[in-house]
Amino acid sequence: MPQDWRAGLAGLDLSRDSYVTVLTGAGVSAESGVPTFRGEDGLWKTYRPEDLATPQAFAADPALVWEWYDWRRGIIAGREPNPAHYAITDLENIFERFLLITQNVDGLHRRAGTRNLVELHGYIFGVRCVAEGTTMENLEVPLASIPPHCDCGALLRPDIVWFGEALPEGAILKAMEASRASDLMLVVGTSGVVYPAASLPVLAKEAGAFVLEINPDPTPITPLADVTVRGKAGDVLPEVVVAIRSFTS
Ligand code: BJW
Repeated sequence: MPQDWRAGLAGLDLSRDSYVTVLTGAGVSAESGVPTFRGEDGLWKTYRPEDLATPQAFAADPALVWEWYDWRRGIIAGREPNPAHYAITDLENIFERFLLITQNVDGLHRRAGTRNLVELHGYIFGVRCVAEGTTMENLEVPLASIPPHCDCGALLRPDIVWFGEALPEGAILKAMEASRASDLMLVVGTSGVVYPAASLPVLAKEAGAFVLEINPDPTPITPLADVTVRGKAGDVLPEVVVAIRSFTS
């Protein structure tokens, strides 16, 4: 691994009450075996988002959409958090003020023990009644019936944010507030093209945060990052957290 990112971090002046945020995307779970969306082997290479990840697609064919989510739930249920997820939990334990903002729906950050987190795009094992709006956890893999129904008789949908849908208000407001308050923001494994999540590093940077990106490839966030670490999150994030700890008084 190139060492120059360490020199970049030497400018950090952190203490235990610094506010640290982490924005993650699908790349953080890639080494757990969860497919990303974009790139060579990404889901959107094989599936069209408009056929599967929009409210219109669900209205047109709920069974088709549920088949796809049932398949993905099966993949995720068999995967474990990787060293990147655990490194983020270690980072949380260094700082008194910390928020993990994830776009991922796989629940692997929760399973790695991170406590202060917002899941901007929902949770794949969450289901929501389309009539009553009530949400619950459903860990059944595979689902016994597709599409699943609520006790009230209405359809259940994945508790996921599809294209064109608003993000949970509490989650995005908390993420924006934390981004603006950040002294340090890590941006890990996201292509940085889906809004409003992609605007959070901009908010952090404009408010004076030090932005550190971890990604094997350049993204639209790269030009604003103070330091970029090129590599796989599971390989480099544990070392980055050790370095951040060493720069924290
Ligand atoms: C590694 C790695 C390793 C690989 N280690 N890294 C402004 C401008 C233009 C468009 C819009 C805009 N504002 C809103 C829009 C529309 C739209 C949008 O952003 N479209 C763009 C695509 C153009 N946004 C929305 O519709 C959002 N809603 C909204 O804005 O509502 C407004 C509204 C207000 C009021 C009322 C009504 C509406 C909702 C967005 C929902 C996104 N949903 C999805 C799918 C559902 C979840 C699911 O089924 O799982 O969420 S899309 C998909 O993309 C998923 C992800 O969370 C999201 C982000 O992807 P991510 O995580 O970045 O993954 P990848 O695959 O793109 O990138 C992986 C990265 O990892 C790569 O960079 C790799 O290099 C890297 N990598 N291996 C480290 N080992």
